[in-house]
Amino acid sequence: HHLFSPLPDAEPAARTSRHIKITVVGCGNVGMAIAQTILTQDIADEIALVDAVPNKLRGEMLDLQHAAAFLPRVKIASSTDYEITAGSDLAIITAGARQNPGETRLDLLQRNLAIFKKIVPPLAQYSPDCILLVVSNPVDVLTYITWKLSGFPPNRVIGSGTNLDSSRFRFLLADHLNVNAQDVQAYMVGEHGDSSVALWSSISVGGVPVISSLEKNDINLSPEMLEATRKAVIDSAYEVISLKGYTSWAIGYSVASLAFSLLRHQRRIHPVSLLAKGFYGIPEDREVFLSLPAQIGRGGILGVVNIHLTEEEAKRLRRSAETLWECQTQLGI
Ligand code: 6V0
Repeated sequence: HHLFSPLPDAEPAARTSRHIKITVVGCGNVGMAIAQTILTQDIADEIALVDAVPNKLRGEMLDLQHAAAFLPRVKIASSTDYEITAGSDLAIITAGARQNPGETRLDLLQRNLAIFKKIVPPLAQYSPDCILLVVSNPVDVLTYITWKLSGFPPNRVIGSGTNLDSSRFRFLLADHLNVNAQDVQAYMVGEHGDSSVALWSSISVGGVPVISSLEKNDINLSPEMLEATRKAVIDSAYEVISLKGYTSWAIGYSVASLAFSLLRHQRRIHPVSLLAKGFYGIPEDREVFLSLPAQIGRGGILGVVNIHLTEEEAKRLRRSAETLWECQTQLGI
Protein backbone atom coordinates (compact mmCIF):
# COMPACT_ATOMS: atom_id res chain seq x y z
CA HIS A 1 0.00 0.00 0.00
CA HIS A 2 1.55 3.28 -1.14
CA LEU A 3 0.65 6.79 -0.13
CA PHE A 4 0.75 7.96 -3.75
CA SER A 5 0.08 6.23 -7.05
CA PRO A 6 2.39 7.05 -9.96
CA LEU A 7 1.04 8.20 -13.33
CA PRO A 8 1.13 5.39 -15.84
CA ASP A 9 4.39 5.37 -17.89
CA ALA A 10 5.90 8.16 -15.75
CA GLU A 11 9.64 8.84 -15.89
CA PRO A 12 11.66 8.59 -12.66
CA ALA A 13 11.61 11.93 -10.82
CA ALA A 14 14.35 14.29 -11.96
CA ARG A 15 16.36 16.15 -9.37
CA THR A 16 15.11 19.63 -9.89
CA SER A 17 17.74 21.83 -8.31
CA ARG A 18 21.07 21.62 -6.52
CA HIS A 19 20.93 20.44 -2.94
CA ILE A 20 22.28 23.13 -0.57
CA LYS A 21 23.69 22.03 2.77
CA ILE A 22 24.71 24.28 5.65
CA THR A 23 26.51 23.14 8.81
CA VAL A 24 26.38 25.09 12.06
CA VAL A 25 29.02 24.15 14.65
CA GLY A 26 28.19 25.38 18.15
CA CYS A 27 24.52 25.31 19.11
CA GLY A 28 24.52 27.97 21.79
CA ASN A 29 22.54 31.21 21.65
CA VAL A 30 24.31 32.48 18.56
CA GLY A 31 24.42 29.21 16.60
CA MET A 32 20.72 28.57 17.15
CA ALA A 33 19.70 32.14 16.26
CA ILE A 34 21.64 31.72 13.00
CA ALA A 35 20.11 28.28 12.28
CA GLN A 36 16.57 29.49 12.96
CA THR A 37 16.95 32.63 10.82
CA ILE A 38 18.39 30.56 7.96
CA LEU A 39 15.31 28.29 8.22
CA THR A 40 12.95 31.23 7.71
CA GLN A 41 14.76 32.42 4.57
CA ASP A 42 14.58 29.36 2.37
CA ILE A 43 18.32 29.18 1.70
CA ALA A 44 19.17 25.57 2.53
CA ASP A 45 17.77 22.11 1.79
CA GLU A 46 19.65 20.60 4.71
CA ILE A 47 21.06 21.90 7.99
CA ALA A 48 23.53 19.87 10.06
CA LEU A 49 24.05 20.91 13.67
CA VAL A 50 27.18 19.97 15.64
CA ASP A 51 27.94 20.63 19.30
CA ALA A 52 30.04 19.02 22.01
CA VAL A 53 27.07 18.57 24.39
CA PRO A 54 24.82 15.75 23.03
CA ASN A 55 21.60 16.36 25.03
CA LYS A 56 21.44 20.06 24.38
CA LEU A 57 22.19 19.39 20.72
CA ARG A 58 19.40 16.83 20.34
CA GLY A 59 16.97 19.11 22.19
CA GLU A 60 17.73 22.02 19.87
CA MET A 61 17.40 19.80 16.78
CA LEU A 62 14.00 18.44 17.87
CA ASP A 63 12.71 21.90 18.76
CA LEU A 64 13.59 23.19 15.26
CA GLN A 65 12.22 20.07 13.54
CA HIS A 66 8.87 20.61 15.29
CA ALA A 67 8.44 23.84 13.32
CA ALA A 68 8.44 21.91 10.03
CA ALA A 69 4.72 22.48 9.37
CA PHE A 70 5.32 26.24 9.19
CA LEU A 71 8.53 26.34 7.17
CA PRO A 72 9.97 25.55 3.75
CA ARG A 73 11.05 21.91 3.72
CA VAL A 74 14.52 21.52 5.24
CA LYS A 75 16.17 18.37 6.53
CA ILE A 76 17.61 19.05 9.99
CA ALA A 77 20.15 16.62 11.42
CA SER A 78 22.53 16.74 14.37
CA SER A 79 25.46 14.83 15.80
CA THR A 80 28.61 15.29 17.82
CA ASP A 81 30.34 13.39 14.96
CA TYR A 82 31.55 15.48 12.00
CA GLU A 83 30.51 12.80 9.53
CA ILE A 84 27.09 14.48 9.61
CA THR A 85 28.60 17.61 8.02
CA ALA A 86 29.85 15.79 4.89
CA GLY A 87 29.26 17.62 1.62
CA SER A 88 28.36 21.00 3.15
CA ASP A 89 28.38 24.09 0.93
CA LEU A 90 28.84 26.38 3.92
CA ALA A 91 30.06 25.66 7.46
CA ILE A 92 29.40 28.30 10.10
CA ILE A 93 31.48 28.11 13.29
CA THR A 94 30.00 29.67 16.43
CA ALA A 95 31.51 27.27 19.00
CA GLY A 96 33.62 28.75 21.69
CA ALA A 97 34.53 28.91 25.30
CA ARG A 98 32.95 31.61 27.44
CA GLN A 99 35.20 34.19 29.05
CA ASN A 100 35.83 33.31 32.72
CA PRO A 101 35.85 36.13 35.27
CA GLY A 102 39.34 37.63 35.41
CA GLU A 103 40.48 35.81 32.29
CA THR A 104 42.42 37.86 29.72
CA ARG A 105 41.47 38.02 26.06
CA LEU A 106 44.65 36.15 25.22
CA ASP A 107 43.82 33.29 27.64
CA LEU A 108 40.38 33.01 26.08
CA LEU A 109 41.99 32.98 22.66
CA GLN A 110 44.30 30.13 23.73
CA ARG A 111 41.29 28.08 24.82
CA ASN A 112 39.41 28.83 21.61
CA LEU A 113 42.51 27.90 19.58
CA ALA A 114 42.43 24.46 21.26
CA ILE A 115 38.69 24.15 20.41
CA PHE A 116 39.24 25.19 16.78
CA LYS A 117 41.96 22.53 16.40
CA LYS A 118 39.21 19.97 17.06
CA ILE A 119 36.65 21.62 14.77
CA VAL A 120 38.35 22.92 11.62
CA PRO A 121 40.32 19.85 10.41
CA PRO A 122 37.30 17.49 10.36
CA LEU A 123 35.10 20.18 8.73
CA ALA A 124 37.71 20.68 6.00
CA GLN A 125 38.10 16.93 5.56
CA TYR A 126 34.38 16.18 5.20
CA SER A 127 33.60 19.23 3.05
CA PRO A 128 36.79 20.08 1.12
CA ASP A 129 34.95 22.49 -1.21
CA CYS A 130 32.91 24.38 1.39
CA ILE A 131 33.08 27.99 2.46
CA LEU A 132 34.08 28.39 6.13
CA LEU A 133 32.35 31.24 7.94
CA VAL A 134 33.66 32.07 11.42
CA VAL A 135 31.51 33.87 13.99
CA SER A 136 33.19 32.95 17.33
CA ASN A 137 35.17 35.70 19.04
CA PRO A 138 37.69 37.15 18.75
CA VAL A 139 36.45 36.65 15.20
CA ASP A 140 39.35 38.12 13.21
CA VAL A 141 42.10 36.07 14.87
CA LEU A 142 39.94 32.93 14.85
CA THR A 143 39.30 33.41 11.12
CA TYR A 144 43.08 33.58 10.57
CA ILE A 145 43.44 30.40 12.65
CA THR A 146 40.70 28.72 10.59
CA TRP A 147 42.50 29.67 7.38
CA LYS A 148 45.75 28.15 8.69
CA LEU A 149 44.12 24.98 10.05
CA SER A 150 41.99 24.33 6.95
CA GLY A 151 44.61 24.91 4.26
CA PHE A 152 41.76 26.44 2.18
CA PRO A 153 42.34 29.27 -0.31
CA PRO A 154 41.66 32.64 1.35
CA ASN A 155 38.54 33.38 -0.71
CA ARG A 156 36.77 30.48 1.06
CA VAL A 157 37.59 31.49 4.64
CA ILE A 158 35.50 34.41 5.90
CA GLY A 159 34.78 35.96 9.29
CA SER A 160 31.42 37.59 10.03
CA GLY A 161 33.55 40.53 11.17
CA THR A 162 31.95 43.96 11.13
CA ASN A 163 28.85 42.90 9.19
CA LEU A 164 26.96 43.16 12.48
CA ASP A 165 28.71 46.40 13.59
CA SER A 166 27.73 47.91 10.23
CA SER A 167 24.09 47.00 10.65
CA ARG A 168 24.07 48.53 14.14
CA PHE A 169 25.67 51.62 12.61
CA ARG A 170 23.02 51.79 9.87
CA PHE A 171 20.23 51.32 12.40
CA LEU A 172 21.47 54.20 14.57
CA LEU A 173 21.98 56.54 11.60
CA ALA A 174 18.57 55.61 10.18
CA ASP A 175 16.92 56.16 13.53
CA HIS A 176 18.54 59.57 13.84
CA LEU A 177 17.62 60.65 10.30
CA ASN A 178 14.20 59.00 10.33
CA VAL A 179 14.88 56.95 7.20
CA ASN A 180 14.86 53.22 6.39
CA ALA A 181 18.09 51.47 7.48
CA GLN A 182 18.15 49.64 4.13
CA ASP A 183 18.62 53.03 2.41
CA VAL A 184 21.63 53.91 4.55
CA GLN A 185 24.94 52.89 3.00
CA ALA A 186 27.51 52.93 5.77
CA TYR A 187 30.39 50.66 6.68
CA MET A 188 32.35 49.88 9.79
CA VAL A 189 35.62 48.15 8.86
CA GLY A 190 38.74 46.82 10.58
CA GLU A 191 38.73 44.71 13.72
CA HIS A 192 35.34 43.54 15.01
CA GLY A 193 35.10 45.21 18.39
CA ASP A 194 36.71 48.11 20.13
CA SER A 195 39.08 49.26 17.37
CA SER A 196 36.58 49.06 14.50
CA VAL A 197 36.72 52.01 12.10
CA ALA A 198 33.66 53.96 10.91
CA LEU A 199 33.99 55.12 7.30
CA TRP A 200 32.35 58.55 7.52
CA SER A 201 33.57 59.72 4.16
CA SER A 202 31.55 57.14 2.22
CA ILE A 203 28.19 57.28 4.07
CA SER A 204 25.24 57.95 1.83
CA VAL A 205 21.47 57.95 2.24
CA GLY A 206 19.49 57.17 -0.90
CA GLY A 207 22.60 58.00 -2.92
CA VAL A 208 23.13 61.40 -1.23
CA PRO A 209 26.65 61.58 0.22
CA VAL A 210 26.22 62.58 3.84
CA ILE A 211 29.49 64.40 4.41
CA SER A 212 29.10 66.82 1.50
CA SER A 213 25.50 67.50 2.58
CA LEU A 214 26.86 68.12 6.03
CA GLU A 215 29.11 70.85 4.65
CA LYS A 216 26.09 72.42 2.99
CA ASN A 217 24.35 72.15 6.34
CA ASP A 218 21.16 70.70 4.97
CA ILE A 219 21.23 67.40 6.82
CA ASN A 220 20.89 66.82 10.49
CA LEU A 221 24.35 65.30 11.13
CA SER A 222 27.16 66.98 13.01
CA PRO A 223 30.70 65.65 13.52
CA GLU A 224 29.84 65.22 17.22
CA MET A 225 26.78 63.19 16.33
CA LEU A 226 28.88 61.00 14.00
CA GLU A 227 31.48 60.30 16.70
CA ALA A 228 28.76 59.60 19.27
CA THR A 229 27.19 57.13 16.82
CA ARG A 230 30.50 55.30 16.30
CA LYS A 231 30.89 54.99 20.06
CA ALA A 232 27.30 53.86 20.45
CA VAL A 233 27.92 51.05 17.93
CA ILE A 234 30.88 49.78 19.95
CA ASP A 235 29.04 50.13 23.27
CA SER A 236 25.85 48.50 22.02
CA ALA A 237 27.26 44.96 22.04
CA TYR A 238 28.35 45.39 25.67
CA GLU A 239 24.99 46.87 26.56
CA VAL A 240 23.03 43.94 25.12
CA ILE A 241 25.33 41.43 26.86
CA SER A 242 25.01 43.21 30.19
CA LEU A 243 21.22 43.36 29.85
CA LYS A 244 20.33 39.92 28.49
CA GLY A 245 23.55 37.94 28.91
CA TYR A 246 24.39 37.38 25.23
CA THR A 247 23.51 38.73 21.77
CA SER A 248 21.56 36.58 19.36
CA TRP A 249 18.86 38.03 17.06
CA ALA A 250 20.93 40.60 15.20
CA ILE A 251 23.89 38.25 14.72
CA GLY A 252 21.38 35.61 13.54
CA TYR A 253 20.01 37.89 10.81
CA SER A 254 23.45 39.23 9.97
CA VAL A 255 24.94 35.77 9.37
CA ALA A 256 21.82 34.49 7.57
CA SER A 257 22.17 37.42 5.16
CA LEU A 258 25.79 36.41 4.53
CA ALA A 259 24.66 32.81 3.91
CA PHE A 260 22.04 34.05 1.44
CA SER A 261 24.51 36.26 -0.47
CA LEU A 262 27.10 33.47 -0.61
CA LEU A 263 24.94 30.51 -1.55
CA ARG A 264 22.53 32.35 -3.85
CA HIS A 265 25.48 34.07 -5.56
CA GLN A 266 24.09 37.53 -4.92
CA ARG A 267 27.35 39.44 -5.57
CA ARG A 268 26.26 41.73 -2.74
CA ILE A 269 28.74 43.86 -0.84
CA HIS A 270 29.19 43.07 2.86
CA PRO A 271 31.92 44.16 5.25
CA VAL A 272 33.42 40.82 6.28
CA SER A 273 36.70 39.62 7.73
CA LEU A 274 39.10 38.54 4.99
CA LEU A 275 42.84 38.16 4.36
CA ALA A 276 43.66 41.87 4.29
CA LYS A 277 47.40 42.01 3.53
CA GLY A 278 48.16 44.35 0.64
CA PHE A 279 44.84 46.25 0.79
CA TYR A 280 44.64 49.91 1.83
CA GLY A 281 48.35 50.06 2.61
CA ILE A 282 48.39 47.06 4.99
CA PRO A 283 51.89 45.59 4.49
CA GLU A 284 52.24 42.31 2.56
CA ASP A 285 53.99 40.65 5.51
CA ARG A 286 51.01 41.27 7.82
CA GLU A 287 48.93 38.11 7.39
CA VAL A 288 45.86 39.29 9.25
CA PHE A 289 42.13 38.96 8.71
CA LEU A 290 40.03 42.05 9.24
CA SER A 291 36.87 43.45 7.74
CA LEU A 292 36.75 45.30 4.44
CA PRO A 293 33.71 45.77 2.20
CA ALA A 294 33.77 42.82 -0.20
CA GLN A 295 31.61 41.39 -2.93
CA ILE A 296 30.54 37.88 -1.98
CA GLY A 297 28.93 34.99 -3.84
CA ARG A 298 29.25 31.27 -4.62
CA GLY A 299 33.05 31.33 -4.59
CA GLY A 300 33.20 33.16 -1.26
CA ILE A 301 35.05 36.47 -1.48
CA LEU A 302 34.80 37.65 -5.12
CA GLY A 303 36.63 40.95 -4.65
CA VAL A 304 37.46 43.75 -2.24
CA VAL A 305 35.78 47.10 -2.92
CA ASN A 306 38.16 50.00 -3.48
CA ILE A 307 36.37 52.74 -1.60
CA HIS A 308 38.03 56.05 -1.07
CA LEU A 309 39.35 56.33 2.49
CA THR A 310 40.57 59.52 4.08
CA GLU A 311 44.15 59.38 5.35
CA GLU A 312 42.82 59.24 8.93
CA GLU A 313 40.53 56.29 8.11
CA ALA A 314 43.38 54.41 6.38
CA LYS A 315 45.67 55.09 9.34
CA ARG A 316 43.11 53.67 11.79
CA LEU A 317 42.67 50.61 9.59
CA ARG A 318 46.43 49.97 9.53
CA ARG A 319 46.53 50.38 13.32
CA SER A 320 43.77 47.75 13.59
CA ALA A 321 45.91 45.42 11.42
CA GLU A 322 48.96 46.00 13.65
CA THR A 323 46.92 45.20 16.81
CA LEU A 324 45.74 41.91 15.30
CA TRP A 325 49.24 41.05 14.08
CA GLU A 326 50.69 41.58 17.57
CA CYS A 327 47.98 39.38 19.06
CA GLN A 328 48.80 36.56 16.60
CA THR A 329 52.51 36.93 17.32
CA GLN A 330 51.89 36.67 21.09
CA LEU A 331 49.83 33.56 20.49
CA GLY A 332 52.78 31.98 18.70
CA ILE A 333 50.87 31.08 15.53
P1 6V0 B 1 27.35 29.81 23.98
O1 6V0 B 1 25.88 29.97 24.19
O2 6V0 B 1 28.23 29.52 25.13
O3 6V0 B 1 27.55 28.70 22.86
C1 6V0 B 1 28.77 28.12 22.53
C2 6V0 B 1 28.51 26.68 22.13
O4 6V0 B 1 29.74 26.11 21.67
C3 6V0 B 1 27.99 25.80 23.28
O5 6V0 B 1 26.77 25.19 22.90
C4 6V0 B 1 29.11 24.79 23.47
O6 6V0 B 1 28.65 23.52 23.88
C5 6V0 B 1 29.73 24.75 22.09
N1 6V0 B 1 31.09 24.19 22.06
C6 6V0 B 1 32.11 24.42 22.93
N2 6V0 B 1 33.18 23.68 22.58
C7 6V0 B 1 32.83 23.00 21.46
C8 6V0 B 1 33.52 22.07 20.63
N3 6V0 B 1 34.78 21.71 20.88
N4 6V0 B 1 32.86 21.55 19.58
C9 6V0 B 1 31.58 21.90 19.32
N5 6V0 B 1 30.89 22.77 20.07
C10 6V0 B 1 31.50 23.31 21.14
O7 6V0 B 1 27.93 31.13 23.30
P2 6V0 B 1 27.15 32.11 22.28
O8 6V0 B 1 26.35 31.27 21.35
O9 6V0 B 1 26.49 33.21 23.01
O10 6V0 B 1 28.38 32.75 21.47
C11 6V0 B 1 29.14 31.96 20.59
C12 6V0 B 1 30.32 32.76 20.02
O11 6V0 B 1 29.86 33.76 19.11
C13 6V0 B 1 31.11 33.51 21.09
O12 6V0 B 1 32.49 33.35 20.80
C14 6V0 B 1 30.68 34.95 20.90
O13 6V0 B 1 31.64 35.86 21.37
C15 6V0 B 1 30.53 34.97 19.40
N6 6V0 B 1 29.76 36.10 18.85
C16 6V0 B 1 30.24 36.71 17.74
C17 6V0 B 1 29.58 37.79 17.16
C18 6V0 B 1 30.13 38.44 15.92
O14 6V0 B 1 29.64 39.48 15.48
N7 6V0 B 1 31.16 37.88 15.32
C19 6V0 B 1 28.37 38.25 17.72
C20 6V0 B 1 27.86 37.62 18.81
C21 6V0 B 1 28.54 36.52 19.48
